[in-house]
Amino acid sequence: MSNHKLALKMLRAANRIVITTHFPPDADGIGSQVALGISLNRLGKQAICVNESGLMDRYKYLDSSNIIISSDEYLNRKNKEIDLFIIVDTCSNSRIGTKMQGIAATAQNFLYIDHHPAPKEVAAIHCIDTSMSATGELVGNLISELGVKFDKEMALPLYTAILIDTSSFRYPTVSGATHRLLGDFLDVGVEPPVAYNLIYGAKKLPYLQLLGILLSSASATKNGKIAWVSVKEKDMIRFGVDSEDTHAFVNYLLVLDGVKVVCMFRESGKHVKISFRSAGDIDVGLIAQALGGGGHDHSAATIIEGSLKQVETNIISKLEKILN
Ligand SMILES: [Mn+2]
Repeated sequence: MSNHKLALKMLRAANRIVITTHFPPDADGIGSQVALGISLNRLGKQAICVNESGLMDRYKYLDSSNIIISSDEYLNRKNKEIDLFIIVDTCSNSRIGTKMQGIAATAQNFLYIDHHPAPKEVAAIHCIDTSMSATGELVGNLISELGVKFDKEMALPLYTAILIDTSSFRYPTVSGATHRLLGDFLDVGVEPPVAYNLIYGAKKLPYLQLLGILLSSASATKNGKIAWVSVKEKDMIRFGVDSEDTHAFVNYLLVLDGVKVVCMFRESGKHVKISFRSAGDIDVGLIAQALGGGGHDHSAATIIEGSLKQVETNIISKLEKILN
């Protein structure tokens, strides 16, 4: 893993460091940037996390040391020199937001730390490891190699990053090494029931009611290999559930016997977001890529223009062809 070494070298050499993630961010992006930022500060560096906008309330507990600021707050600062600009959990600059792209352009050096598949030319000069279950796992390993000891401030965000990105440790990317790292987090005070409830157990009743409607209208192909649910925009408005809240809905379909691929279609204006999950050896990352999106072999997504019904019919028939 030579690019791993390259990342360590760049991290050690830099002093003024800005760390960002995709916008809107998820718990893997936030957890990774927070823990990396804290660990670099422990080494005496001036690291700060800057995101296009401030954190949503539900994620604020992941940043107990308030190391994340918004791009506007950053732009108001006097000293804005950056030795190293790091993007975690994506290797696409277009996903970090327009203000962050402007800030990135002022940095001397630039590094992606990510676990999503990337073009060869990109992977060759950045820290990209698709074998990692989460960017949080990759960052946890880097922190260990930097010689910084974990504490709870870093461990809870990293634990949560891995918890979320593996849909509770169920994906094939979860290894013995992943669990040994998780063990380190428990050793410094992370409590699994507390960590789980902080991220998954803070829903309101309308969330369950919307989920109930969705699951009662779930569909599957005759052979049971493909199953899906569709989320109408008007139902999300009716139940006051935002798109962030719907992410985990698709995972419920994975309990079906014999299912190979499950998907969720979510209406958003004139577009439909499609989330794919694979229950076995079908690479949904390739499928999403062919549809203009991307992701991992077991979890991927894309956005397509069209009505909910149109897109649903079209994609399910495509998936049936692929699976037969
Ligand atoms: Mn991730």
